Amino acid sequence: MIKEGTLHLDSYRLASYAVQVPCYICGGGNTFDAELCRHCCAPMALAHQANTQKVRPRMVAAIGTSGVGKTVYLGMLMDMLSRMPDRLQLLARGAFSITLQQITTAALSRGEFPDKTPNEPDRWNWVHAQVRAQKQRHPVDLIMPDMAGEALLEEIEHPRSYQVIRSLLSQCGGVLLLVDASQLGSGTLEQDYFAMKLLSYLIELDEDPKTGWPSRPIALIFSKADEREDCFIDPAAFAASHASGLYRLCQERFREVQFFASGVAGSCAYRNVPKLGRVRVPLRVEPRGIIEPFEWLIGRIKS
Ligand SMILES: Nc1nc2c(ncn2[C@@H]2O[C@H](COP(=O)(O)OP(=O)(O)O)[C@@H](O)[C@H]2O)c(=O)[nH]1
Ligand SMILES: [Mg+2]
Ligand SMILES: [Zn+2]
Repeated sequence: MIKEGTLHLDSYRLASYAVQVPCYICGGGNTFDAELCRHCCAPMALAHQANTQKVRPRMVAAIGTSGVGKTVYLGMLMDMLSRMPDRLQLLARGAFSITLQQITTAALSRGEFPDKTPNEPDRWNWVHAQVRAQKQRHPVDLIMPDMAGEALLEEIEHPRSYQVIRSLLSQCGGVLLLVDASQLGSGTLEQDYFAMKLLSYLIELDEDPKTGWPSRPIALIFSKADEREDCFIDPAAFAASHASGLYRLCQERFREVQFFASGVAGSCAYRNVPKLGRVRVPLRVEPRGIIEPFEWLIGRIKS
């Protein structure tokens, strides 16, 4: 109170900051108006959306080295699912879930591939969608970050350097593991080694034979299979002959692994772009084997 009249105190506004909202991915406390988690950078919209539902959303991640084709695959998957309601019904939750689809389709329709995903977790596109298969009564909530391959590699080589990846992969019900078929086909084993490191990392995260990674579904997708026709004919045989280390590890340590082949571009070429140099561009868009791995994974995720 002052002599001339009443002055309202704004301090009551601080009260709402006293209640912390836990992050959906890492569980760390955040203020109610935070956009990104201050501990792991995951979008807080996930926590707010999950709070309005009774069942916890199940998570799936798309993983693989940088340049393996994660962004193109996920963007195409979201786009195809949103146009095929008779197969799997998909409902995007939150504007950021549509961004990935938008960026990918816009680039492909210009005859380009989308730009590289930034390394910082706060700049990844997080997809949150509700998916319902025809036979399922209850929809599955899916959270899939389109993460940068370098960040993933860093976390595998130096565990706990990217806490967000660690928390996410511990909680995921299954993964889409992308492996570059065109690189494997040309005889380089980099992709084979990376996939093996990644699977070993998953086993170390949770070794429980019933609830851990040995029994969680892993869809092993050979990307860019448009450049390797033999991969489309028999993906498992392609794995056995071109990625034998990975194939053996899958047989020995994991119970739910299935091999798939996928390709978004019908054929590719190089174009000279000023300042950028030679850039690989799709000559036509001809998606194959995009939905099958995802459909298989969704059908096997435990609640
Ligand atoms: N032939 C072919 N090349 C692809 C395909 N998808 C991606 N690429 C190539 O791989 C590059 C990296 O793809 P991107 O999705 O950004 O990889 P990310 O780093 O795993 O997200 C693209 O720029 C293309 O040159 C595909 O389906 N077929
Ligand atoms: Mg990417
Ligand atoms: Zn967090």
